[in-house]
Amino acid sequence: MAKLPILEFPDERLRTIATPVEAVDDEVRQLVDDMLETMYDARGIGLAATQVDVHRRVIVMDVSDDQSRPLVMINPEFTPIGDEREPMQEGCLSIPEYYAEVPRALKVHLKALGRDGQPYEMEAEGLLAHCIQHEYDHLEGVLFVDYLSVLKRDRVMKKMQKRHRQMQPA
Ligand code: GNR
Ligand code: NI
Repeated sequence: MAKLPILEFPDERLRTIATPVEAVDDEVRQLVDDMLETMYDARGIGLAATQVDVHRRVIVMDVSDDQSRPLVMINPEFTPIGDEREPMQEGCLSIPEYYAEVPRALKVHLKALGRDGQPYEMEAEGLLAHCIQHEYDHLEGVLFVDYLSVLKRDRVMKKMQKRHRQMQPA
């Protein structure tokens, strides 16, 4: 297992559209395991492969209280159930220390492949449903700040640029 570096906004590589996984082989299983280690280490509840600069359709997640229930979603597809939408405070490991309310579908139906390559389906709501939509967006090169006003997004951009200057003084 290995911990992978996480790309941070406004890195253009976060805008890459991920390609489907053709076969769940040892390489993909290794990626899944490394992503879980990276997510748990960073104390996130989800992580998309895009965030670790691997542009394949792979997501890991764990929304349990004690981080004991890893979920693996390979080639995920979801459809909203009903038109109920709900705003929720979101954060992102690629945009540290910034949180904003994002409205998303309250319930979704998910289809994906598991770590064993077997297809499964599930219904999700609340935090899990939000997280699925947030991670799916990463695979499409979309970040939650894209849903904010230009003014707010510019503010986040400045904050992140300052953070990166402080991390690597010229
Ligand atoms: O850790 C995370 N918390 C979170 C909270 C509300 C909605 C979505 C998320 S996902 C985020 C981890 C992350 O950046 N995943 O891409
Ligand atoms: Ni994120």
